[in-house]
Amino acid sequence: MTIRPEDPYRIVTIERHILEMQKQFPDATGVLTQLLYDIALAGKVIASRTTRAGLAEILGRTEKVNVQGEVVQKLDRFADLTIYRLNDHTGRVAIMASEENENPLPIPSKYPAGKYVLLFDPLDGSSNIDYNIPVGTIFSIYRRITPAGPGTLEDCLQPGRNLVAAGYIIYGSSTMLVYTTGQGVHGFTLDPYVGEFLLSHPDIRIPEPPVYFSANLGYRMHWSEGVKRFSDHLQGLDGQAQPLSLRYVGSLVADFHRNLLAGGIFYYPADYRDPKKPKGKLRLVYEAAPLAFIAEQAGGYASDGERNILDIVPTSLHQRTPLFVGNRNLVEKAEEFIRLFDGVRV
Ligand code: AFP
Repeated sequence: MTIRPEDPYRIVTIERHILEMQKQFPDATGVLTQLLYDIALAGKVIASRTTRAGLAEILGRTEKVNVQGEVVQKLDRFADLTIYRLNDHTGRVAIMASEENENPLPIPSKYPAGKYVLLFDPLDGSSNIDYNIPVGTIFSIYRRITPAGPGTLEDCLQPGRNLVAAGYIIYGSSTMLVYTTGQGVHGFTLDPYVGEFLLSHPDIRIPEPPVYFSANLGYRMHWSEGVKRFSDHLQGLDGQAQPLSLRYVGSLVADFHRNLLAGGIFYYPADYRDPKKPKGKLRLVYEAAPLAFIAEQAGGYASDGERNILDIVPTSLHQRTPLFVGNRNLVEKAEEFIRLFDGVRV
């Protein structure tokens, strides 16, 4: 759906937008709407920490004692607890899982279990925090599969194709929330004075032609032949295409966000650097699947180099996957190079 403001001065808060989207589903109970609003609230709380300039508390990787004598949490731990605590008692969620925790996070037994499953990467790119580089929260919402009672691991291990909603919050020069419920992708910018996310990017479509490619070329020597040749192609070195401009932040949400708005491809391929991580670095459940859903809803595509990310059924919570995401033609080109030069799965 597109909300095109008839009145150019109409202000659409995220709450209003979610409610207007919900009206299209007469059977909707409003639970998803409220869950998304709870996530937006978590985003505001996390942003209030990430954007407080110059605070010593966000500079340390280890826990420190602040001037009040309190132990300061690492920011990623703070983000993790914030999202969990804002959602553990609402009766909307059956189970949660986070990139920060090895096992699923159950809902305390004193609270009712809801019908949704919330999976999140609380602060992706957190190694960048010390350098004032944007970081982000990525979230995914599924319907539970188990019929009742506490949610289980099985509820968390669903293919991206089952996603009900996904989005991210980027803590950058401004804080933005971008989400989809399968009806297009919509972006909101946090007005820090009003304390509200306001609709700033309705109905985002990945533009053509693409402008950027984003990959850590520093690891090129560890990539497969297909990925190397694809990278050469993007730089125009094979004489087949005009070169794209390279932009790599090293913070997935920031790299993805730029390519979503400007057009481009992000990839973190399989590599042979670390035998323990033959599938690259990124996580299927917390990172690749939600971004794949957003990309698809914006007219793009995401692949592991061979198949649609949304079709992969996870077998474990923290499994890794190669990821190619962005303009459809570029991602398909990557698959073509991998098929041609690597043959079997990399
Ligand atoms: P950190 O959370 O450790 O900073 O990792 C960030 C990340 O998972 C993702 O946000 C980046 O796209 C990717 O890793 C960058 O990895 P490289 O440093 O290996 O390029």
